[in-house]
Amino acid sequence: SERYNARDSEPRWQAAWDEKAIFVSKNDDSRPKYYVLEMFPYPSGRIHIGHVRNYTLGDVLARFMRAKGFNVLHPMGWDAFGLPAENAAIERKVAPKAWTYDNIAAMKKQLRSIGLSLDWSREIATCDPSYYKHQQKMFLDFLREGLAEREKRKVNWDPVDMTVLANEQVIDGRGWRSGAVVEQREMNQWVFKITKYSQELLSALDTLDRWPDKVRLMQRNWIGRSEGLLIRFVLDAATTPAGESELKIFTTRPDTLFGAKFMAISADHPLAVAAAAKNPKLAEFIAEIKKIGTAQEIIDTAEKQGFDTGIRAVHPFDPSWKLPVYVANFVLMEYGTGAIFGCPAHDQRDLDFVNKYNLGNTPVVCPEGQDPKSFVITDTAYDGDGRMINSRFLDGMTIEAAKEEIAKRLENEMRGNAPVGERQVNFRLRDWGISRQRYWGCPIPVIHCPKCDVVPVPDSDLPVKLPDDATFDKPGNALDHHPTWKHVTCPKCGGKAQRETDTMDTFVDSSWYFARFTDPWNENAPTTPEVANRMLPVDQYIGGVEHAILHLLYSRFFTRAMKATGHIALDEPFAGMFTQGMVVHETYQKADGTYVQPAEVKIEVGGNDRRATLLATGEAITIGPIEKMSKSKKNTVDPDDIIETYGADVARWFMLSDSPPDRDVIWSDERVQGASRFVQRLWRLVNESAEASKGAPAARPASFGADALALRKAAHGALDKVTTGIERLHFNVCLAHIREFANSLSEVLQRPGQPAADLAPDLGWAIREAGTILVQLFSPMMPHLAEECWRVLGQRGFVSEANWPQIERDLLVEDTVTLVVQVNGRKRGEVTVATAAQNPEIEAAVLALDAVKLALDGKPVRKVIIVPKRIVNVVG
Ligand code: ANZ
Ligand code: ZN
Repeated sequence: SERYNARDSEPRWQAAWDEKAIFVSKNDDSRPKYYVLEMFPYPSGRIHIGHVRNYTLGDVLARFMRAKGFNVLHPMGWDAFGLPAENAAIERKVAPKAWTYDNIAAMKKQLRSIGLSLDWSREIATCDPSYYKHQQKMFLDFLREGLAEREKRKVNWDPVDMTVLANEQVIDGRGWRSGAVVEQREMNQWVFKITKYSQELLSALDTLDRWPDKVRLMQRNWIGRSEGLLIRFVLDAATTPAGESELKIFTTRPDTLFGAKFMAISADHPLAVAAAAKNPKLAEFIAEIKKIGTAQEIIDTAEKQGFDTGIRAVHPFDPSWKLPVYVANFVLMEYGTGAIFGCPAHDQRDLDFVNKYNLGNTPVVCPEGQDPKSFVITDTAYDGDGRMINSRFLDGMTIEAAKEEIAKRLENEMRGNAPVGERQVNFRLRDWGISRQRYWGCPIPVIHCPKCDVVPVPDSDLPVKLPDDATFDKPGNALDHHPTWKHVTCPKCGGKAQRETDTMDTFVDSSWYFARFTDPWNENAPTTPEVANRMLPVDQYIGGVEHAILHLLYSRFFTRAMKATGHIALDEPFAGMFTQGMVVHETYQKADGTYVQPAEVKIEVGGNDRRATLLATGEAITIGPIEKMSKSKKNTVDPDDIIETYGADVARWFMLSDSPPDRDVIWSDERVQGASRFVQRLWRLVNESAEASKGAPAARPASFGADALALRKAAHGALDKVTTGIERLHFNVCLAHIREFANSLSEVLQRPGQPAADLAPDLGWAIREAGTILVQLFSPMMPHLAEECWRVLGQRGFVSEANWPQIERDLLVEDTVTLVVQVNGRKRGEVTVATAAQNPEIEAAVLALDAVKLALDGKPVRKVIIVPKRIVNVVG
């Protein structure tokens, strides 16, 4: 037979699948549903190799579940709003809409060339009014339900992109896209009230047992629940500005109260403002520390700084004990009460602070086994377990008991008509600010009227469409600059009013697209609840770990908010979550440090040495570390090139083969070529099996000889392992089993003295069965090759539509055996070893058993007698 020609075969099968619409899923399908979703792409213009990996993983699962008889929903769409479209408009004078849709067209073509089993009939683009219309409707629903609000907020302002950034979009104090130093500004912002669900979003993580533990942990930390105590400290009147009399703090460590050395308040705290009014030096200090902003990273890394206000606070358990009140740069107004007491011995930040201002420290928790007298703290705070010391009535207690004791005493002590202490649960999670001062986003459907204030756009006026004729010749929000767009009449009073020109954070767009996919045809509502409730949750969601916090948390919130507003009836959108690793590649550098592309480099391997030279000039190239593919390091490979050279199946096979899908995979040309050779090998193998089994009976023989039976065992063994492997997403393991099985089949076909004509009928039948199973096993990974092979085997229809083969369980070889273990003739236990295990291996396993060691009681082993498959007797 001829070589397999992917370039000819792949487009042909893609067209055939399309024509028969075999991947289109129907909502009235009565089979059980299975929803596979990969995170939809941003239409940047080109697919990158990470996409190929992401979509291949999902595609294998989708194809497999389809073969298993599920009504598989596997849709695709475009996360199409965002800044790059506006940047393109500025740089290339092309309208954001045109740029985006051109990119979508180009990328769709690329996605098709990968051979993905996608249901394109459900394609959505979030920038399309037919999509964002429903998002606007939900915004108004949320507004009515108190889940959306307008709020004055301190925000991160990117002075280059001229927009507000979420905290997560500020990296090391700079805008994630512009790289500009971010400023703090007070602005009116629209927020979604995600904090209404803090506890629920936290608790429900326990039910998501098909999510990676690390992702759940990241979400837990992000939500950041802490249980603590609010304590009202009395301020010493002689030192305190008029009108102020107490300071309320939040602490999670009330047990450390006797180790307190100072109080600290945020620069925005009312007490700081009051004190600064009388103290210009303090006002200056406050202005200075406010410059560094509120981004968490900055606060964590900046040097601790404080200013003594001169105010003194009274210790709640000792009226004569006065603590200095500082304004400090590490206390945030947005958390707790914006004020703390500092206990340096047991908190690193506090320790750094007192060491700078010479306030000293007193340890109050002593580790078990340590002599309290010799327990001193210098540079490292102790935050571990132990017993209370230096703490009067708490001495000797555990931390937990001491916390409880303080809480009880302060709860029961009244000052005025309120208790001095009050238990409180705090969350780190903040409400989600969704206002962006950008053109290319979903318009927020409200109108500002000088008389009526904020007026929702009536449902009948939705969508509020973006104008197509915006201009981008000056910085800032093009909606704001537009000559007419924002000028409207108030729907309430009919007077002159203005549209809101903020658009929504693009994370809003991606927080519900999975629900829209269930019925993208509904023009009247975001979802058809009956359908959405049936098709959701997504059974398997697949994407990068970089979205482990925000996108997933926002989607979880949105699902709850959609439930509260009647669009859906479930809480959790993603039953299974999988985070795939990256595609990485080594880097190549010239002597002058500039990077060069892999394609420009020649690699020579000699022993353990790899040498690289530049193809064009022969100059030496330094092989650098393996890193995430990036344009700046030039270590990228272009999916189009790979598909053009080797075909999509090879790219898919390579992506799945080398490492478990949750780990990084190292791109290697050699291994891609290996995958390419394997494709040809499978092709020959299937052709040879078809040839060899040509004369075999159609009906299953009544009995099978040893050779046929061995082959059938190999086939069903592989089937079994690949089936469970795919279910567990252990794709690399599946591929190894497929290779092994191909070897077994190939051995049978190459056995000398077996010309096809003389082949025993049972063996011929078994070869045909093996060939068929082999093709089905690799069909989820290499669907084009599989279709071509399916025809060679004389099968009709598409392998993509065939049912997954039935496993014959009685053919599954026992591959372990359990032996009774005796010591001096008495049974001491059992050992399970591989059937193929040799005596030394069995002996080692037996002697390692605790029961055997115990029975031997230190005596040397004289002899080990092994009765194959039954008993091991140790003589000592
Ligand atoms: C005294 C103390 C002693 C504290 C000690 C810790 C250790 P989590 O767990 O994150 O909730 N804190 C409270 N409000 C703060 C604010 N607005 N800005 C900065 N820090 C603040 O942290 C709670 C702890 O963080 C609180 O407990 C408080 O310091 C500090 F050995 O109180 B602690
Ligand atoms: Zn009005």
